[in-house]
Amino acid sequence: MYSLLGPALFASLVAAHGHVTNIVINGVSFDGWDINSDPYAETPPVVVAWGTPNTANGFIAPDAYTTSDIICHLDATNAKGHAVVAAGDRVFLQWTPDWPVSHHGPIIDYLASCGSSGCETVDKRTLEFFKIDGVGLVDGTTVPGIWADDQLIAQDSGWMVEIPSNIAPGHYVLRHEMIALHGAGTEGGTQNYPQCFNLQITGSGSDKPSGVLGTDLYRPTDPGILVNIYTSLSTYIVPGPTLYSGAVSISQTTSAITASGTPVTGTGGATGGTTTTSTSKSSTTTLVTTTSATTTTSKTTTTTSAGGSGATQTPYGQCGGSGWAGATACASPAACSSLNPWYSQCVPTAA
Ligand SMILES: [Cu+2]
Repeated sequence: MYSLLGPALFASLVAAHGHVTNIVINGVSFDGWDINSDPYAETPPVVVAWGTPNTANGFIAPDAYTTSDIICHLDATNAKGHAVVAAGDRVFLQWTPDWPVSHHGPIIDYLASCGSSGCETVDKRTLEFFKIDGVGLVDGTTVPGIWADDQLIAQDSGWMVEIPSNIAPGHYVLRHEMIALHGAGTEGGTQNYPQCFNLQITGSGSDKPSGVLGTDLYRPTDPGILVNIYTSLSTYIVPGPTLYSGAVSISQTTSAITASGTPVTGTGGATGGTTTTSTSKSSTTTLVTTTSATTTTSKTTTTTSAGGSGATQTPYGQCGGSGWAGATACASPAACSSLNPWYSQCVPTAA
């Protein structure tokens, strides 16, 4: 349905950037870190996502690539629970439904083994990530091209990743990341949005791929980080280490939700059935009636105008640049600021 509405409406829906609200494994949805309530809670609920005080849906910039913030986002703290998934199964990562259409770039997924003590207590600075998925420029026919994030928007703002079937069972952090390149033509202008989740992978695989520390994943001048997407690109090199040989390339699909899951805690059971379950925001299994096989979130965003003459752009939306035909005025309190000749953005001004 969204695809019929076109990019102009999408741009007008932009309010901020984004984060993953929940993940879905075989129809079972696990809550993510709720930036609207969890950072303020004295005792945040046990969820499978790593926590962060990033309440503004912000990003990590290249000048922080050597700091621990690049690992699992700003000041991230370990998820206190995990979800069980069989090697070979898929995980659907549901983003907030407002990813800015201007924020083109790759989507990358990594795993890192937490070792025998599990991911709830692991020191993130010791995690060694190997890449299991990396999609960048899908079609460069028209500048600035069709990118992985465009596929995500078309898939109900979600991304499906398959856990390679040969991965050895154990506890892993799934590091899922969107990278926005609209300002990446200037060094330091790239935006990374890493999101981490704790998984217990089951199965009979034996692969234990080597990986790299989160703080060694990227450099500000990597060809996939410092890149001008407003020129014709024949190829794009997805940043980060080489793709794991057992990685599986899949066609993107959505995932219907049929139940809500309870995070598992501890490292006791291999199947998840004998470990201690904890309380969470959704402690019961609830059957959800779905009216559409592709709908996993409700969309209640309101919009004022959809571009064109007299329209105003919402904060962080595009308001100018070479070839831009949409709104050039910003809804207050925001001002149109030029990042480069190809992209101007409505930047909120102090109230
Ligand atoms: Cu942005």
